[in-house]
Amino acid sequence: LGQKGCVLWFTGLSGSGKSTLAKAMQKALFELKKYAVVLDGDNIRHGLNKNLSFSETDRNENIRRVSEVCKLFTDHGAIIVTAFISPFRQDRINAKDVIGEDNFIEVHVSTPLEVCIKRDVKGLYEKAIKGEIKNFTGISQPYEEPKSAKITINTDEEELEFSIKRVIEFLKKDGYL
Ligand code: GGZ
Repeated sequence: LGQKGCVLWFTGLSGSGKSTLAKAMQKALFELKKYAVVLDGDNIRHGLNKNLSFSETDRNENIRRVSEVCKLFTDHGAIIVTAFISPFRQDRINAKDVIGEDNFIEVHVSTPLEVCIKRDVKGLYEKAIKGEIKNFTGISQPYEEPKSAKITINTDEEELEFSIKRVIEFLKKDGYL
């Protein structure tokens, strides 16, 4: 195959830009003739994990299942790009342990909460602030920032194209590409 498996694990608030980055990353990898799969709330929470809510325990379980899926495929050389809020530090540490430290690349999408609230692409923050959605990350549930992410991206301060370039450079430098 000539391809070393890895997981690019994007973590950050709702509206921080994770899914946009993940999809752009997949496209950039295709252009390098690398096959990559994107996993995010849209394709996982409507299928495999449709029985899970946004309570802390269900988020733990969401991330646990996603981690196991990632492991199954990276063991066979796949590149997986995930875009889950994954707000709890311990869940991300567990993901790293399941997937294997060498194959786990944590990318913190650090776009500030105020910016995400201002964007409010889906109107979810407005509802969460009014109390119409409970357990909303950043409003009524915590987001625990990564302490040692390999890459940090603030989509409010950096152009998408440049962020993608930095991730690709990282993958090359560390021997994933
Ligand atoms: C956070 C929520 C919530 C609550 C629904 N809190 O921006 P989006 O809309 O498109 O992506 C968010 C998605 C988060 O699912 P994840 O699987 O990534 O979460 S976790 O990793 O924490 O398990 C958001 C929407 O679901 N959404 N309710 N209460 N985001």
